[in-house]
Amino acid sequence: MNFTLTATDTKSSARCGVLETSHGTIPTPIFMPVGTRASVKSLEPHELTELGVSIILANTYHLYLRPGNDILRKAGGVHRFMNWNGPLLTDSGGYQVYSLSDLRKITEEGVTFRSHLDGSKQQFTPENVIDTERIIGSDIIMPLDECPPSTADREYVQTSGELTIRWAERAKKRFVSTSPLYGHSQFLFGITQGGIHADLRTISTKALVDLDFDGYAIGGMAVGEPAEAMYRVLELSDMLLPARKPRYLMGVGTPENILNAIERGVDMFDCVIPTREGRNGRVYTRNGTMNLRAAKYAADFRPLDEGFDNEVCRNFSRAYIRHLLNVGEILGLKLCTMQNISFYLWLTTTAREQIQNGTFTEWKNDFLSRFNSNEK
Ligand code: PRF
Repeated sequence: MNFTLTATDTKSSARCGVLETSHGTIPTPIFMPVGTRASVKSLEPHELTELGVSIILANTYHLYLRPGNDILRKAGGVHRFMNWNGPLLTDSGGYQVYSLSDLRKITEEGVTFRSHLDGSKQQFTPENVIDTERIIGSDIIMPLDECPPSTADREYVQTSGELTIRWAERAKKRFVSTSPLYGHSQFLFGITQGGIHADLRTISTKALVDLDFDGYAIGGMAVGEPAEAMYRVLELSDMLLPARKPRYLMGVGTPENILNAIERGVDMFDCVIPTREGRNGRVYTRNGTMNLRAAKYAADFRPLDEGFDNEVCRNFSRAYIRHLLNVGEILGLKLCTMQNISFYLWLTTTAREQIQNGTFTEWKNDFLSRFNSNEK
């Protein structure tokens, strides 16, 4: 995979890079909006492009269950199916099996589970997940892993982490013995596990680095551990992962988590916060978040974020968007989603500029004190 570092911060581990895929170039650090079922909820692909989105994420678990591999193959892959011509990353389904499905059973072979949709019995193995991701045609593929719950004890995290390493090796074998179906390149990342245990995380990271993946994801975080524990895992990962490969922190997180992770050398992020919270009427601005359902916005005709240069802030008021949400107009959900994606992209774009300027940490501290003071 072609990943070039273009700037590194002298005062922290923050870095800027460029990740090249067949569907386009991704500047890093980058935020990837979540389009679980081949749709970033409420938005068309051209609207994503207009918001400045450069890569989206979809889920193997959901797409495998519906519409299923036959239809995806007939469609010519997910890019053509959904008419998104930019880069696409797929999560393996491992995480979703654990959070959504019933009666899951993990064995050496893989994981069997019942679909959360119709109760049908299914099996994911490291091999068949790669096969499905070949059919999906994602530019960046994640292998099957297990993300233990935050309540798991050390012994569980150890046994599970060892299984994830063996699965990663099998996934890589399948990946190198198969080819892309649609004529564009696909890249395979490894996912490290080990929870917050430094020794277990070290074993997992070293084993995955030895397997030589195109990039590395840090899994098993944001499952309920304190932020400080996650930051320590990132500092350890920063030391152990090769500098010249992209690093992806899965499922994280708040603006504060993202900036602190960038400071510790992470390049890529995905999270449902901006899209999910947008649909609940919580909007993100440079001055903090606001719950637009609150009565105080009923006659507030200012934009969501004064001076923020995007479609939503240029054209609509807080009062109007609040009204849309209040009466259940779908445009309300869409405008909140657009604002939040736009804000998350502003965050990673600005981080990039600040790293290039050598002012990242000062800006981060400044920004967070304004963002967290929540005065609008
Ligand atoms: N593994 C996978 N996907 C994930 C995670 C993981 O550990 C997380 C971490 N909570 C989010 N998404 N495959």
